[in-house]
Amino acid sequence: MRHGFQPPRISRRSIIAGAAALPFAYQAMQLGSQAVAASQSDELIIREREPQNLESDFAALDSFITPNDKFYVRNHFPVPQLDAKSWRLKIEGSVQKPLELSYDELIGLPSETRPVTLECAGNGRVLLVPKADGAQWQFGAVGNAEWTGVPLAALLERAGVDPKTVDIVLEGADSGEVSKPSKPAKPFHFARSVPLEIAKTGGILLAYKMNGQPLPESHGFPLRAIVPGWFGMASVKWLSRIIATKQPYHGFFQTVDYAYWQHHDGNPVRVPLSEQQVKAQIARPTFAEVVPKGTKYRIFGAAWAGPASIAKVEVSTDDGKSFSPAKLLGEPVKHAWRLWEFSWNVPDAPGKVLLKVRATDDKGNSQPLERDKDRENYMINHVIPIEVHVR
Ligand SMILES: Nc1nc2c(c(=O)[nH]1)N[C@H]1C(S)=C(S)[C@@H](COP(=O)(O)O)O[C@H]1N2
Ligand SMILES: [Mo]
Repeated sequence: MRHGFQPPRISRRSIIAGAAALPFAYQAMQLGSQAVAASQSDELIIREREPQNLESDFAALDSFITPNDKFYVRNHFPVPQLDAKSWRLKIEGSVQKPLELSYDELIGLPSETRPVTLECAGNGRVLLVPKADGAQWQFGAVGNAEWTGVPLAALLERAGVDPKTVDIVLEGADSGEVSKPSKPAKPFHFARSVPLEIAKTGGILLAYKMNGQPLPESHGFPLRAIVPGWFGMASVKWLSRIIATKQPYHGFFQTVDYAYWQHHDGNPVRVPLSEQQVKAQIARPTFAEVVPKGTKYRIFGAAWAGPASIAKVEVSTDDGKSFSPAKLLGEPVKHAWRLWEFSWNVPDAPGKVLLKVRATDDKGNSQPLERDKDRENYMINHVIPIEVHVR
């Protein structure tokens, strides 16, 4: 039995109903690890069991905020079992004053609460032709939650970062080995860096709450980074160490993994993935759905553009021959997705229809129609048709 404050476990609805009035620590004791593994499959689709990789049912999208038990889980290594009493966050490297902070100290600092959309850079991978390596996500490796935490910039300020620093490395407590043709010989931690400039001005939060609840274990308890507008890999979970470096950081998860090819002066250059790309997804109808002929159907989905804002979403109901604007719902929220809808006059004639959606951001970037092969198995934002049956 672990001691100290424990995060709420993602739990089966029936169990939660009975345990709703109990304190979190007691719930965790009641459930045990078996109950957790079983319960998550109620809300999430299992893509890999060990380590646990679960995706949302995107077709069930119905709100701006993704509830914690419906938020995708992307893990590279086993979930580390951390105890908030003994856990510490270390800030070290090229800083004047290295820091070591406890959980209680952190949650006592000035905090911010903001909705931020996380998308895994491999979201949509199962739809790639030819088949690409990695977890076979469909549309559900994306979610939008409200995160509460301490701004990274404030802690770096306190530690006094050396001006010659170029990268800030975020290291998780999880570690293990990987199966890749090129890999370190020994187990290593999940880690990712951001350039110093982004660490200071990018609005990065060190979050300890998700949708008002203590961060669930699978989402990084007790503390995780949230890097707004970037693909999910930068939002390091189970954060235990922050290292300021004067040398550019070339860790595994931004060179071998989570990187792609750009061409500089005609030469391919390996570049770490960073910002999310403009993208809209259709939640409903879903692949091969039967749509009643001659009716009005509400096509519904979400769109996001990393650090930019969604300017428009357009829908095609004729396989891309023509596109018409969808209605953007709610208000724009920086770094969060925007829900949208489109009222479709379904044809009277039965047959197959290819639906397409394309988003454009306020910087003028639109989703490409063709796949860029230099992105290999990441950054999947080209327009993907959904075939439905009108009957
Ligand atoms: N420590 C650690 N942080 C991590 C990961 C991980 O495996 N270990 N996975 C990353 C990836 S690839 C993504 S997409 C997001 C997913 O966050 P979530 O599981 O809360 O949805 O966490 C990131 N942070
Ligand atoms: Mo990811």
